Amino acid sequence: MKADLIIKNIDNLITLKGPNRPRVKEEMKEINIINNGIVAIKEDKIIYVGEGELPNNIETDESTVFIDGRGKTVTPGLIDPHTHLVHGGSRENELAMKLNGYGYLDILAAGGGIHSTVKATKEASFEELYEKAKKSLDIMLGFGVTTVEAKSGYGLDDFETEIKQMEVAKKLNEDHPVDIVSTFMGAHAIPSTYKENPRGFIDLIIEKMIPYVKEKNLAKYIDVFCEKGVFSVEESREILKAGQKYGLLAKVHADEIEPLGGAELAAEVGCISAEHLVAASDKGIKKMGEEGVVAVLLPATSFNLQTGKFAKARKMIEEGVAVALSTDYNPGSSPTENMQLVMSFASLIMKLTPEEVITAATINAAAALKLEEEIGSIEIGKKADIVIFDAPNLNYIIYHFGINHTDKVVKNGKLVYKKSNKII
Ligand code: IZC
Ligand code: ZN
Repeated sequence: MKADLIIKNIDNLITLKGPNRPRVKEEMKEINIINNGIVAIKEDKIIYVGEGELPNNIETDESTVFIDGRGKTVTPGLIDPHTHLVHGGSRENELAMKLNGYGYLDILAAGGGIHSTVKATKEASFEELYEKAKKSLDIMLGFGVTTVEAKSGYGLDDFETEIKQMEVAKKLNEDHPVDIVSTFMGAHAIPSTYKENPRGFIDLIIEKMIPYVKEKNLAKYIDVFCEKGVFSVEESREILKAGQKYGLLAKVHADEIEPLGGAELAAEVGCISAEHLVAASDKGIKKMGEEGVVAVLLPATSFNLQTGKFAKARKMIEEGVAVALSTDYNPGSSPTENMQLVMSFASLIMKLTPEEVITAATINAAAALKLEEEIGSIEIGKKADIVIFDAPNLNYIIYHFGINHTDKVVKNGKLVYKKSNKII
């Protein structure tokens, strides 16, 4: 068999080899490091992973691309399983309010927050949304991210805008090296037109929007913002179940700010993941562990909200919950595309070990999207999505925080990003 691309002499090849399912407890530490590692790729798939040289049955010729891994740390492509990628505008005008002690929900209740992004997203054309999201995707790729989840939710009752967001995500998935998987999140806030009649909006989502999203294949997942003053546990249950009835996989924004019981709901309805979980109850965490719901933790959001409260990641791991990490990239509570910063926060603030962090940013993030069979580890048969970090080891990437350690990114077997240190 002829290899198209080979990465060799890799000082630290972190494969994450293991079962294709969410990794829990001690499994989150078993990341499988090969020193002097080598990876061979044919087309978009990994065909060999080992130490030293290639075996005899893998050939190379003048068309084979070689990448030298000396002094480098190599991992599976990072996966960002929770973003609000496609949106109009920005919300830096909320900074003064935040510094004056207004909380996220105060700003939302005052008609700002999500509502301000809804307005900007409605006003933006398809092309404007596309260009803005593409810029962010380029940045994400530069940070080593090869798969991104993208939510709708800035159109609300304006279904055309919801569709526009999902169409932009679809087009970007076709055009851009990064894979984008789409989530329908019409239930992101109660639109002002339905303030007095939230039931009417829920009916609209269930009766009109979900069937349309499914029919046009606009999303694979459904998500609801289950939060005080947004959607109650009962309303969230109803919407998630309606989505599941149409074959959408359920995810839920759970217990981000107030402890409503979102974690319990995620376990009850069989969500593939529950996200945020800063205020999740111990009972809810236990139930998530029992039902195999992946916890997607978003420490950059906690940092940005300035509450000093972070999800209890250690407790979750103890209870057998598979922990994943994500940027939550959005214009309000997490305006950053930097997955490497999230990894540093997860370790330095939430006390995950570097091994747990890389598991959470790769195979468990894949599991949060039900993509663990295809991506999330460097193993024969998996998609060749690989990051080459200019770092001597994993600890270094996490310790030297806030900067970009990416040297190269291979996506679908092709070299798609190369660091440039040009100073002119
Ligand atoms: O635009 O504020 N938490 N939704 C729920 C968000 C953050 C995104 C936003
Ligand atoms: Zn979110």
